[in-house]
Amino acid sequence: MRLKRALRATVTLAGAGVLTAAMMVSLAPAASAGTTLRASAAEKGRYFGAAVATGKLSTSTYVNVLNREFNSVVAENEMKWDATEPQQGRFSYTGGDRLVSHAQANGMSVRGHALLWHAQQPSWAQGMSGSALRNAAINHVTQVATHFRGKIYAWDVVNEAFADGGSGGRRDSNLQRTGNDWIEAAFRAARAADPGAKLCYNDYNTDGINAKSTGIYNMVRDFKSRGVPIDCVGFQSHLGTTLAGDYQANLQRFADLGVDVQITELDVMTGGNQANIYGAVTRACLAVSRCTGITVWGVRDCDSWRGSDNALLFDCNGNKKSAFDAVLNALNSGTPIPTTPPPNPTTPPPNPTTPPPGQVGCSASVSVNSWTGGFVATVKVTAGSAGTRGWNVNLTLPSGASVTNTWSATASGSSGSVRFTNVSYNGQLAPGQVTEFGFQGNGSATGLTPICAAS
Ligand code: G2I
Repeated sequence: MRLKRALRATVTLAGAGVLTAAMMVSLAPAASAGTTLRASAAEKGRYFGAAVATGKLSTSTYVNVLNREFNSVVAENEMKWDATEPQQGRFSYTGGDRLVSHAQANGMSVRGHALLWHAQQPSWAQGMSGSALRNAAINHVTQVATHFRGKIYAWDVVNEAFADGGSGGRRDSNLQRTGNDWIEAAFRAARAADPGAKLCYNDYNTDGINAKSTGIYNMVRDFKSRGVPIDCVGFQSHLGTTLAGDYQANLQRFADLGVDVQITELDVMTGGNQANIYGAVTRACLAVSRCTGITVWGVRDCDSWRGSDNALLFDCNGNKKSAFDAVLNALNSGTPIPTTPPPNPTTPPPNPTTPPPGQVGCSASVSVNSWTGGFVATVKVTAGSAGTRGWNVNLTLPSGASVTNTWSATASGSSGSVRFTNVSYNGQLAPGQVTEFGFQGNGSATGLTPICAAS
């Protein structure tokens, strides 16, 4: 805002011929604002990113454009399952680490792509099924998200799990055949491994209100209602020569569910309409306050997986195309994200007094999703009439069952009698308030009776 006012002042004063040297100095920082994608997006509270092939970071034309124009990156391939776990249990982070360092050195955030996907699986995983695959997949999520913990703005936890066509249902895949709950198990494992990253579901052909995007919408709504940790939805937006008229309305209906939305892999077929479509997509994102950023899927036309489509914003020599101008103009005229109001200072702090004896308490209930050889348990903790300052839940697992992974609680023990204790952010509950934690295990977990104790 200050910048805009300053720019307006410059124009008026310059027109009147009275711009002094001192004023020019004080306005100097405005020089890059409005001329690069990253500065213009940042002025609107958004990021503007590109998919990067780390092998090209030593190509000067490529890296010059990348560093000048973008303030977010995503690995085009280097953080995928086949790249990060080429052999089971042996992890390789060379490419991903290199991209993270480049980002950190150049003031860029990083999107993580993608923890689980039916494609680009290592060959050892392609040949697996059932609980062996489920366990391997969840372990993959846990290991990779833990490795990059604290460095990723948003993870595509699950990529492209819905079918094309009119069914609105899930795509068949080895992961889907481990049980319909594989997606929520992945989100829970990702949250436990990197609580600071936004967790996204990402897909393509979701560029308007259609059967596929509605199937995803219903899943997100269900996740939000059951407390499955999902924060964002990625719209890949690999586009042809037209843009759905309800592109913005579709983003908005997801945002209205309480998740962020992001344009994650934008590229557009070349032709007369390319610049217009790029501009329209950018305007749509800026018109949706929960649309936090745009990523294009590559830097120059010849970096694109779409080959002769010339689908990106820069030509092969790094020159700006008219599509670039359309995006920049849209960014410069878009709506800034409203700033969050400061917390209300009149709200009284939580009551620090010890609850009177006899009123402490909590109750817990558990629901279990099982598959052959494994399960995911979700435990709901409800505070009693005095609220809680902390809680723990005891569960006795049947013989042969063991806990492999816990989120939103800390487990002591992994078999037999296991005690789950609150973590820092969910111990204090108001009277009647509900929180959830979960765990994954091997074996079978029938007839669990949780016993809750509060402090
Ligand atoms: O297909 C476009 C994108 C659709 N959404 C998910 C994205 O992850 C996907 O990206 C593309 C990459 O742009 C390609 O670069 O995913 C492809 C794989 O499905 C990537 O292609 C692969 C080739 O298939 C491999 O043969 C090659 O070894 O790139 C690899 C690395 O160059």
